[in-house]
Amino acid sequence: MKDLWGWRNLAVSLVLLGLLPMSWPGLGASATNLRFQPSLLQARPGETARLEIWVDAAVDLARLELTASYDPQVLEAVDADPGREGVQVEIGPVFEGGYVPQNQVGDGTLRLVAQRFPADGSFSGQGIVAAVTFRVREGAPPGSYPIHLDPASLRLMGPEGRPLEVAGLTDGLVRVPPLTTALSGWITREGTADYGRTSVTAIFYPAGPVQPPLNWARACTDPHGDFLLPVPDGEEATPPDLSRPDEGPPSGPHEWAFVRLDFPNHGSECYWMPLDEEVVNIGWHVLEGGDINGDGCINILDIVRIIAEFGQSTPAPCVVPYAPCPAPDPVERVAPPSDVNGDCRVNIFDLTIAAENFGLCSNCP
Ligand SMILES: [Ca+2]
Ligand SMILES: [Ca+2]
Repeated sequence: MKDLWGWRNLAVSLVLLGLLPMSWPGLGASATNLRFQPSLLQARPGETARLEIWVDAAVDLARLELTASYDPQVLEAVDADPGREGVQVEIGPVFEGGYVPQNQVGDGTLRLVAQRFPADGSFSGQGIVAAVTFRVREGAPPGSYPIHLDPASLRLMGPEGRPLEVAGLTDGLVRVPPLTTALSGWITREGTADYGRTSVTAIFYPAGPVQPPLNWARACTDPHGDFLLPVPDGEEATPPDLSRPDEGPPSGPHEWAFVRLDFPNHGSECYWMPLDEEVVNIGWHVLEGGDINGDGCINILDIVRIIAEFGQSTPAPCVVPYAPCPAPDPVERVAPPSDVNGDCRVNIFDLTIAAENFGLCSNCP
């Protein structure tokens, strides 16, 4: 019992913190809940968003009346029943084969009254009441647009018109995202003050279930470590030597970029970034030095290479050769292969950087 009470206290705390919905099926008396599913959808102008209305933990439900409101300047309902005057929502399995005295969407209001066919009896449990598809109007400004279930309008009734209690309502939300035009960020490296020429490569994925990427782009950091990578238009296959993650993007309503950071003799880093802002800032990242042989880990093989070249040097200025981000002012002299920090010498600093990062491995595919 102590554990149960501990769990309940935790649940109450989470509800107070707003982390759990106000009702959850299966805990104590059933609490009937009406909600939009998914509660958040992302759609750009011209795209559609389909939201289902679910009832949870219904007990003896025979009739439902509801009104929901939305912004008609942004959202336009798509007609699910062309044979009937006006614009209708789809009727879900809960009321399939029943009576639907009211079913109209328009001018920012969704009104639905549905009753089960008496011979089918009442409905208990969890099911889909209806589904509505909205199209985002062309020119709709970026923002979040709720589909609000009006509590005062809501009536759930049992077979004899007995009112049923509704414990919770969850609105739907259609998000019109800003079009991401670029990625930005700040990438530094250890043991140097010249943060230029780190390559930032982004592979762009559409929202939704696993699909191939749309296109890709690459930028190089400037000497301060800053970069701005414009999102390309159109579609372009990723080059075969650019390895992609096995898994698709994380779930969620956003489009995604898979970003990888590379520089010779450094561990590569990879990140999934949601494209949810006009300019998505990937933040500050420090590349760890010491992967001399480029196998993705910093270990004894790299230390051995540094020791083998220890003491080698070339007069400064020199460049670390890196084809994806060539030096803006090419110089003839090339840094020794095991020069981690790019100061044209292989010495104790390079060894120290590699030793401090000993055991680290890249998270890139
Ligand atoms: Ca290595
Ligand atoms: Ca060095």
